[in-house]
Amino acid sequence: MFSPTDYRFMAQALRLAEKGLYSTSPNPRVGCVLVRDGQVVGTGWHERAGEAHAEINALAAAGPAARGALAYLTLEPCSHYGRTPPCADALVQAGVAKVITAMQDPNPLVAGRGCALLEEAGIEVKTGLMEAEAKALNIGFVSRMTRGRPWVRVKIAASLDGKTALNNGSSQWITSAAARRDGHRWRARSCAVMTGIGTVLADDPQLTVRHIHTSRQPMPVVVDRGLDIPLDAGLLRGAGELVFTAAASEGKIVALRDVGAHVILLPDSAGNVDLAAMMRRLADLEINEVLVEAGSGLNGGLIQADLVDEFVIYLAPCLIGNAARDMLKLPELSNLEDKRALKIHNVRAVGQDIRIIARGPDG
Ligand code: AOF
Ligand code: ZN
Repeated sequence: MFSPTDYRFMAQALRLAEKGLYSTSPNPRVGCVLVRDGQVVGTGWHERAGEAHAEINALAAAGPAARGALAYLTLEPCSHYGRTPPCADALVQAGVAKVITAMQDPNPLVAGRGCALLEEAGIEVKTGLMEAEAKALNIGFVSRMTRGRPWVRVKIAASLDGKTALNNGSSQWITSAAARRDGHRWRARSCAVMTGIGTVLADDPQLTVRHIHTSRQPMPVVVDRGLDIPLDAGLLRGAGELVFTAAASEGKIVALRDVGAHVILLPDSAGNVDLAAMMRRLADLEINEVLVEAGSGLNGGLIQADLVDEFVIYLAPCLIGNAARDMLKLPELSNLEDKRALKIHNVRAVGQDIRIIARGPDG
């Protein structure tokens, strides 16, 4: 159904889309390549929500050469008036002859209507070229649109014997500088970086992207059941940081609001933060990908609530011994059949360390 040249141009469109890895959210990363008589006549990608979509940039680059062209799109063109007008209309008006898309837009406002609009205008449309790659690039956007929750990635840095810190809290540094830099790439692509109050009190992290260039910072999110976060915590920068709590302490909520944070009260029946409700709320706030950088308590809680989609585990070639902190707190099993099965998605060396990406059995 698709030719080798189709693959080549769609791969180019995917590389263009990837340029938006650190900037397009909450919108998806999208690329577009316009080809006429075998020649690329225009390319475009979506850089930032509110600005022109990929197709509009490519059509502008092609000018009149877009007439009769074949358009390669990593996502079905939009059919709705969002922050910008519909791309499907723009493709029709430009006189594009044929469109090949990698995947349908999972946004219920579009969901097939973009391609239907093209077909109604007499444009030939094919869908599904390099679909897996396109979906992977927008794993968080797809998750938010189809499941109503973000893609949740738990990052862990540990010794080869699975320890993340000494019992006195000392954890700087177990993994190498190369692994820590690699970790910042996960932060940069995430809409939010989440931690627990234990980590805030012990390490006072900034949770910002450093070492690599990015035009925007992920939103810090703290799970803080008792609202114990200090008002001068390093991650509070007056940018609407999210603090999820189970404690309705009015005075503290007001004080946090005064320093620019946003407190969200979501208690469960046991007096903890309702983690599933928190993820739904994050999706409502247009958070696509969440990177969790927390201690064993929050990591374990998220796993038990079946809210972790992916683990990114850096293992350093050192041993720390058993009187040290674990990656995750999970209840003891009496039957091995109850173990949580994962699938290894990817393994690679990063400097002297090993990086393992693991997902749930269906991932
Ligand atoms: C496209 N091309 O490059 C992107 C699309 O608020 P807006 O106008 O920016 O619309 C955002 C929605 O448009 C987003 O949720 C998704 O459904 C679609 N994204 N569509 O045709 C693009 N980024
Ligand atoms: Zn569009």
